[in-house]
Amino acid sequence: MLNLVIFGAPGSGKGTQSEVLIEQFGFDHISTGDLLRAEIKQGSELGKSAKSYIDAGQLVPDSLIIGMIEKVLQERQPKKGLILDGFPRTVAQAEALDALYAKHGTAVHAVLDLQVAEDELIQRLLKRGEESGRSDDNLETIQKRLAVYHAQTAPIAEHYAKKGVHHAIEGSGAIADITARIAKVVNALN
Ligand code: B4P
Repeated sequence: MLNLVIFGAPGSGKGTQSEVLIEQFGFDHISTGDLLRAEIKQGSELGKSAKSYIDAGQLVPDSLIIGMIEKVLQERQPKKGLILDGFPRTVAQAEALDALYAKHGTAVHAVLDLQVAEDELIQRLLKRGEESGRSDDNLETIQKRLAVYHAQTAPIAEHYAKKGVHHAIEGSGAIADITARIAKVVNALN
């Protein structure tokens, strides 16, 4: 059972590569972004509270996210592996995840860090915004999300590098080529 984290800036291809890895390896997948958007759609209290942060390009507070992920992790029983996508997004979330896994005698086995140049990230998200109408895919919010990523999320790479589980992956180019780079890391772990 592999505990994977797919990591990277907004637009780096986390969701895109997760879909391929689910198909290719039969992994289970949890995306905090998808969970939050589902809560917003349902109009739940969590969704109402999350919407204001997401629309402003800010992170949803750790306490809400950690509570939500604990609940979902309890419900899932992945067999081959689990991909966490969009979580952890702060060092506090990474520490909470490490503690949760340690309680179950396990740990994060690999952090797959998709690295893409900033101008390409912006172009990808603007294109998605045109197609999907996602409220946070407009230039102003994208720029805020990138600033938040550098300030609050990027330090997680160092947190996991110290544990020897961080893998930098070139995230530009054809989707299949990026998957092949990830698969190389995953196959070495398997
Ligand atoms: P997310 O849904 O995680 O949004 P994201 O960072 O933009 O990543 P996403 O997975 O959607 O995009 P991808 O990289 O696949 O989070 C949304 C918001 O929710 C956050 O801003 C935050 O407010 C909140 N949130 C979520 N998790 C949280 C947490 N843990 N703590 C606090 N708040 C949290 O990029 C995809 C785009 O690029 C696609 O359009 C795709 O078609 C394109 N693409 C992918 N690969 C490509 C390639 N190789 N070439 C060209 N285009 C490519």
